[in-house]
Amino acid sequence: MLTEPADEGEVDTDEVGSEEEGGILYFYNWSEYIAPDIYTQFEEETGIIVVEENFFSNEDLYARLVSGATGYDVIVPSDYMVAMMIEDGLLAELDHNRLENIGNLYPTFTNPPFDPNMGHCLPYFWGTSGIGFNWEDWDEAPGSWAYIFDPELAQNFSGQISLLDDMREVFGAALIYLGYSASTTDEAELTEARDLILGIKEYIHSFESNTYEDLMISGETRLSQGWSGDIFFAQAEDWNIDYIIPREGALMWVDNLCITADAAADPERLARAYQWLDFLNRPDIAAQNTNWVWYASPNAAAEDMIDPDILSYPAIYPDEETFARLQYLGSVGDAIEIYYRMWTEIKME
Ligand code: N2P
Repeated sequence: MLTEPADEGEVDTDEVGSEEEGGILYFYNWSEYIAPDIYTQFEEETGIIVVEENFFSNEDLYARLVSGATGYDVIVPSDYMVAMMIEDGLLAELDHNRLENIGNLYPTFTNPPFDPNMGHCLPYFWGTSGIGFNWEDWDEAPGSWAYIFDPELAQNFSGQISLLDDMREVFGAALIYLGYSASTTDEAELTEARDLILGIKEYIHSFESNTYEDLMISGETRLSQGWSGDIFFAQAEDWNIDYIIPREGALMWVDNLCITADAAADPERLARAYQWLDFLNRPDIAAQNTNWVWYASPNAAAEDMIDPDILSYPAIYPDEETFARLQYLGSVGDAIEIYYRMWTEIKME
């Protein structure tokens, strides 16, 4: 008699209360870039519901935030974009004391040039940008950007090539093929790269960063400029699909978990964001995440729990010789206006 109504009352309040207490966290992420079970686990442990929205390039993410969009709590910019966002005051400073799992990272990731001593962000995944192909078409892997950028070769795959819908990635690959820095600010070099891209545009199926792996699976495209893990996602569906880092070199990147300055202005949002960052950095969760997305983890403590096939796969964890051919994108300062102009020219043509 005494306990019955009290129990009922408690359950009700608890259920409603825990949702309110836990609250919602808005996570602005690249597509297919988290193991979905992690959301359920996080909610079970913290009561916090994560709502994910996707962006498809750093420039999209930047445009969204710089134009004053609010509400995003945690975002995932790459290296050079972190530097730009810090400069623009878009990111919160990190208090490392609120991140219990921060010690789990490989030392190579803890003092990145784009964010000294992880002052603003934690590394999330890293990977490379190379070429996805289908072994049905090849005796030897297409180990050169020439298969995409040389019109003589590209025409063999007319209408079956996709490039990332990503200005810095496409210019980066073209510049590397031409033997220039992927972050050049030289207008003549950029003009050359633009003309190279325009020269093969008629053979391009699409500029795609979201569903290009599906296009490979369906066979609609046969060559894709793409991000390592996304191509492996396609490989899981069709074992003829593979990924290569071309001999001229390629881009590598580190994507980062950053709390927006907007979220930091609200103590409750900020607290949820710290919980999310720390959860993703827990060794078991980081391992689970890499085992699902097939991108390399910066989390050293996770290594024991990562699938050995992933750890020993040179296209995911490149060997030293390959590593030497990789470069990060850097900020290009005001030259970014040249990139935007030429990118528009490419897309409009
Ligand atoms: C995952 C996208 C990888 C992010 N679909 C590239 N920086």
